[in-house]
Amino acid sequence: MTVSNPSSSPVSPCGKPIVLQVGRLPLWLEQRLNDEFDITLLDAQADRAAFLREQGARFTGVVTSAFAGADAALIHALPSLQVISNFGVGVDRIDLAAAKARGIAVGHTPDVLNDCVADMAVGLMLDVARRSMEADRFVRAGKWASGGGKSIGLGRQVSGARLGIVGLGRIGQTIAKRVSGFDMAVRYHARQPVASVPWAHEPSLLALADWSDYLVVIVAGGAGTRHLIDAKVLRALGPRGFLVNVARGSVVDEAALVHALQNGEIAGAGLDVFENEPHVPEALFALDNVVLLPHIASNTEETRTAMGELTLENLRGHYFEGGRLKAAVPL
Ligand code: NAP
Ligand code: 8YV
Repeated sequence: MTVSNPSSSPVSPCGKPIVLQVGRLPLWLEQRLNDEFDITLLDAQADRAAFLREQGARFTGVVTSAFAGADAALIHALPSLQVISNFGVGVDRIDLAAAKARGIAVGHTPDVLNDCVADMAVGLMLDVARRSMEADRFVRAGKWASGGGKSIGLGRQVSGARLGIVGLGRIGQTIAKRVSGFDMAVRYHARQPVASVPWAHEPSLLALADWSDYLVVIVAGGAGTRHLIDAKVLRALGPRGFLVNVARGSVVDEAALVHALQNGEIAGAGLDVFENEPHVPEALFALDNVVLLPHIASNTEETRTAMGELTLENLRGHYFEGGRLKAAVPL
C-alpha cells in the first residue's frame, strides 16, 4: 500500500520512500537500505515481468550495481521513477538516455574507489610481468621441490618501463601517479588531452600501443568504447607488450585477445573484467601468460564501505535533501 506524504514522493505506510533493489548488494548495505527505505528486491520475485506490471508504479527509486544496471525496459516499467542510485562508478549498464528523457536523476560512486582500482591495475601489471601467479602454481604443484633446481622462466621488469594508459579520468590519473614510484614513463590516450597533467597525450591509440610495454585500459564502458582494444591495437602492442584491463570487458575484443595470447602476439594480460561476466573464455584457463580476476578491483573493506555509504547518501540526497545527490552522473 502507498500513502501520500507532504513531499513529492509517495511513501510506504511506515513513512519510507519506496525503492526497488535490482541485483544483490553487500549484506550490510542491504540492511542499511532496509532501515531507511522501503526496499523490494526485484530478483526475489518469481515472475519479474508480472511483478513489474502489477507493482512497477509504486517505486520512485532504484538501487542497483554496476553488474545489474537498469536498462530501458526496467526504466519504462517504473513510471513513477525519480532516482537511480548505483553501487559503483561505471554506469554503462544504466540506460542514461532513457533516464534523461524522463528527468530521472542517476547517482554513482566516483573517486572513493580510485585508489583501490589503481592499486589493482599496478598489481595486475606486476603479477603478469613477474609471473607471480604462475610461480605460485609451480610451488603449490610441488614442482619447485621436485624440479632439481629448475624454476619458471624469466619475468619482465616493470620499474622503468613504458606505461600507456587508455583513459586518463579519475582512476587513470591515480594509476599514473601510483607508478611514479616505479620510475615508469607514462603516456595516455583519451579523446581530449587532459589539462594540467604532466603526462603526454597520444591522440592515436595505435601509436600509444606501439610505444607501450604495458597498456592499461581504464576508460568508461558502453557503446562508445566497445572493442576499442581490437586486433590492430593488440598487434601494435606486440609480442613484448602486456595488456591490463580494469575497465569493462566490453572495451576489449575478447576473441581477438584470446587469439593474441595463444599465438604470442602479445606477451601477456592481466584481466579483472570480461565481456560476458561471470563467464571467462575457457581458452584462457590453459594459458600461463594471463592473470584472471573475478572483477574485484574495488573489492576491499575500506572501498566497498565508502561506495555503500555514497550509494546511501545519493538516495538520501534525493529524498531528504531537496534532490541534491552527492555524486550525480551528468546527464
Ligand atoms: P572517468 O573519470 O569518467 O574517466 C573515463 C576516461 O575515459 C576519461 O579519461 C575519458 O576521456 C575516457 N574515454 C571515454 N571514452 C573514450 C573513448 N572513446 N576513447 C578514449 N578514451 C575515452 O571514469 P573513472 O572514474 O576513471 O572510471 C573509469 C571506468 O573504470 C568506469 O567507467 C568503470 O567502467 C571502470 N571501473 C572498473 C572497476 C573494476 O572493478 N574493475 C572499478 C571502478 C571503475 P575522454 O572523454 O576525453 O575521452
Ligand atoms: C564494482 C565497478 O565491482 O565501480 C564500478 O564501476 O565495476 C566496481 O567497482 C561494482 O560497482 C560492484 O557492483
